[in-house]
Amino acid sequence: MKSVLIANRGEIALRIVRACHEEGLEAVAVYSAADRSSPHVRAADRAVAIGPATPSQSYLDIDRLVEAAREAGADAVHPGYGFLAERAVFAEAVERAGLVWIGPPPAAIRAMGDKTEARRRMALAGVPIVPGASAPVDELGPALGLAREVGYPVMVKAAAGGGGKGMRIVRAPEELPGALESAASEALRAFGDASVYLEKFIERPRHIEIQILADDTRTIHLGERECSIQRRHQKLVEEAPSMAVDADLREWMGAAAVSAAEAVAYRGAGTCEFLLAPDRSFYFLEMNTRIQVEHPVTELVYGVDLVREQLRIAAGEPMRVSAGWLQPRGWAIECRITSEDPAHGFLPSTGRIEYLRVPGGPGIRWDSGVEVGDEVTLHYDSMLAKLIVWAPDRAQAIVRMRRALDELAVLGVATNQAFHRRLLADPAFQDGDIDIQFLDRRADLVRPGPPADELLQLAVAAALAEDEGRRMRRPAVAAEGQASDAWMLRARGEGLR
Ligand code: MV4
Repeated sequence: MKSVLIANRGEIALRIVRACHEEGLEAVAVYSAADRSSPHVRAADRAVAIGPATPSQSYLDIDRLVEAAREAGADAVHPGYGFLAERAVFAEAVERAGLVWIGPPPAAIRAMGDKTEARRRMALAGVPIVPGASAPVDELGPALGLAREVGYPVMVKAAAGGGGKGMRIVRAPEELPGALESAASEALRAFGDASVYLEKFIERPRHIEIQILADDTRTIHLGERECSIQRRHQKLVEEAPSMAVDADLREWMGAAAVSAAEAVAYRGAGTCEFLLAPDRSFYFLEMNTRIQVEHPVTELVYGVDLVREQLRIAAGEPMRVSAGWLQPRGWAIECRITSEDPAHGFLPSTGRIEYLRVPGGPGIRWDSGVEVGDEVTLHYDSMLAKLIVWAPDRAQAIVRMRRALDELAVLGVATNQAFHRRLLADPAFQDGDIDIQFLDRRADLVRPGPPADELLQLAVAAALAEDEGRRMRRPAVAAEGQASDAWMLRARGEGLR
């Protein structure tokens, strides 16, 4: 393996270019018409134009991507996340073309992609799953029986599901018929498959995921990430480790995730998602068969470069992670900086990045795919960058993230920066008192701050007040050499400091 085509864009494409260079590999970028001069293209050793801005005609065009790899003489393909990363047919097309697929075997992608099949296989492998059905329910009678068995509240879920579509909470038997019907019709619309199944509804869980790494001889876990801070299934802040997970629970959940991966003959980097209930019981939800957006927090507390390990494992080399006991060190937090306008219900905001001040200093990592002058469009995801910090403990990581958020300045597009500052300043967040519904309950954190014109008036008022205060402290100019009075020298020192 000498040359890697990166079938992606933005921050993750740039992240992979950097890993390739550190592994001594050539990086081949691909770009749509909207990304001609993007940072990931400029950082790569070669770049291939693959089509118009529309994803279906560029970053999602399997034939075009395989052809681009041939054109550039690449011998491997890294899919990043999103786009084609979890499409078994893409992995197969890459391998059919004689290229190395930098990801898990297509069969593992397929097995984990079907939710009810994944449930059956996990149950067989001894991985805890939420009590409920392991096959679709299509009649009311059996559904009522099953719901009674697992106990209300129950959840109706789409078998083909994901992203929360086709999900309904049912708190009493009389709600079940309507929920089955509406979930099925939503599932049919979203996935072209109306089958639904039933699970016990877990109240107030945290969303905890376990990072997995597997080479040809070993499958290991790299602890958990806490991903409960989300809104409408979009994660906004992640951390590692989790306040809710101690060393024992980490080994239990880690062992379950390793079993899950082994059950599908997994290779490379992957993530098992769990719900963690307040009573510390945990349940496998699904496995993400790709590198994830939030992988940096794991890298910082385990001292492992996950993307470099992906490259090594795909090349048939052993992973470079010690075989001994692995432990997280310190604390890492990631804030996703998105071009979403809090003043307009967090709708994506577009425009040119007119000014960008990137935070720096000890313990700060900035993973971004945009630079000053870049145009933010509606063609792609609204995530502009990931601001990641490391510190020796959680309290210091929060202080450091608040300092970094204070340094950050983005002009030209609206961002969610102010939301992050409110969240990191919040006592409940600081206490780690969170679950997946935290932001639903905290409209005060999500609500937009003061409008721009009001903000300008506040800034002017603050500047005037500051100036007034400084004038008061400044000693009167000593007109005729009386400044030798000790109090006046003292006052001058204070005032001029
Ligand atoms: C659940 C659940 C509670 N109980 N299943 C949402 C997306 C899908 N992948 C699984 N999801 C959930 N399944 C049971 N039995 C709550 C959720 C859920 C959720 C899970 C993870 C992260 C965010 C979430 C937000 C709302 C609901």
